[in-house]
Amino acid sequence: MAWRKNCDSMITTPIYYINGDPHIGHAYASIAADIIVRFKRLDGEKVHFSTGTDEHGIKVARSAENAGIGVREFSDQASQKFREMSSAVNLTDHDFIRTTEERHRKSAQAFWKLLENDIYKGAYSGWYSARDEEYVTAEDVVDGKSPSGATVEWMEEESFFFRLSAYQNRLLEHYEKYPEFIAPISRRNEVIAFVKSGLKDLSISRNKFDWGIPVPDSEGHIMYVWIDALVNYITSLGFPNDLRRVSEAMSNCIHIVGKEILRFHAVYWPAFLMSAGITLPKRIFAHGWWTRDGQKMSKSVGNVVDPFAMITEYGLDPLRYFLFREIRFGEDGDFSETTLRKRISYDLANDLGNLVQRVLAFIQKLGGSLTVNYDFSIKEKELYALSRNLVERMRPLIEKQNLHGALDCAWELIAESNKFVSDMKPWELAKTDVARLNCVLTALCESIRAISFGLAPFMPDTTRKIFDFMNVDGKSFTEVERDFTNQRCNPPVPLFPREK
Ligand code: ME8
Repeated sequence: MAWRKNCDSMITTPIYYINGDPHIGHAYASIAADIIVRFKRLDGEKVHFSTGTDEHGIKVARSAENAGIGVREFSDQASQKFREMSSAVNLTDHDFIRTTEERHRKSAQAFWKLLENDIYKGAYSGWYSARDEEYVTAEDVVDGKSPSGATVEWMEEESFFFRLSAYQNRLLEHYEKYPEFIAPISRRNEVIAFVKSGLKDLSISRNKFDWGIPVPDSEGHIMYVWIDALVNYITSLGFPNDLRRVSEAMSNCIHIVGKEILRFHAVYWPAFLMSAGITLPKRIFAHGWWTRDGQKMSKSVGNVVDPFAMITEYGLDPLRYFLFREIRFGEDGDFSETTLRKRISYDLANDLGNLVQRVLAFIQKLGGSLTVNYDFSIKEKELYALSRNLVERMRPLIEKQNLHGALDCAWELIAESNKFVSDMKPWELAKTDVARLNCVLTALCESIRAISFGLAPFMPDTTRKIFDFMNVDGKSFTEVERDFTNQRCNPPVPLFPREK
């Protein structure tokens, strides 16, 4: 995998717990990361992209028990479903990492050893939420439940502790020095308030069950599942080999995570990395949560949105589009199929589909070959300028993970292009002024090509079709700079058939 050894940057998704089936939230985080990776790769960056499954811990051990099968067999089957999800949502070249792999055991144990100066043995007693794989303070337990509503249980065990308290000031300094480290800003403020309120040392091992990575040289102890899980990111980079390379990639790494696991990534993980002497990631972006028809999605309520079913029903690209158009990335949102259908019909079929169809079908009527003419009037020049810098306008937004804003830019150009068609009336120019007609069609082909590049990270299958209609390679943003001289177009077929 050349892209692992030789990359400029790294994008990660969380690694998912395997005690349940993949749901739309998992697909959401994965597609978000995929969009960013695709954009960067079209821009010529070499990006290391990692995703995978988080397979240890008491929750998974219990799920296997309930399923009546061995925990390894359970993990193999359950992890496979997430691999299938990655392929169903069309994740571009990536590393799929499982925490039960040998490369990860080695990596987690080597990482532990780097932390040893900050580790001491003690005894832990307190409330534990298996669902969140997290200790809960006594003040936060109400009626036997954690703040997230999970049942807690009393735990007493000998445990290793990580001196998290020693990192409070260093963490605060880091947040101060790198204001872009945590996003969005509201979440950053929450993390800072949490750290300022005081950090307690963290229990980082278990000895009551054995489904985990053994603590080096300490029989009977396994690592706390969150240490094990966070290390996946550097395992994927080849840790413990080539530490310099790992630090380099980390310094240009963005972790995409859900808001509920931000604390692990923005507090614990940086403290561990500081202790280990490994460079911190560049940025941690916490996205919001989807509800369904206004309700929290949960297995017990039975309202979890199944990504596989949605893809079968509506197609992958419409789903990918909807997830990032409907809500601002970083905010919570509600998943409704009625809205999804509307988006497909208005934005995709009417706006995008129609534009491509009417322009390219028109060129077919003229013989399939565009007679380019760049002798533009002011109107074409305006549209052309908007097309030429679409990617430039999207880039800083993608850099800030403003995926919604980036889609807005593309839709602005789609709207302008549709308006241009209505204003210029090419079907009339065909009868009166062929030279002007060629200018109009040239400008429109340029705008459709630019739109396709802008949307390629979001809807790769759809834009591949458009590129094919136009005989455009579509593999690099540098192509936006070429002109259409001697270009032949193929007959288009509707991109978003209206009714099945
Ligand atoms: O927390 N809406 O795994 P997990 C949006 N293994 N996103 C959602 C979502 C929802 N309703 N539900 C889940 C874990 N997600 C740990 C992570 S990383 C080192 C270890 C997404 O299976 C969101 O990105 O609970 C969330 O952070 C992730 O799935 C958690 O998946």
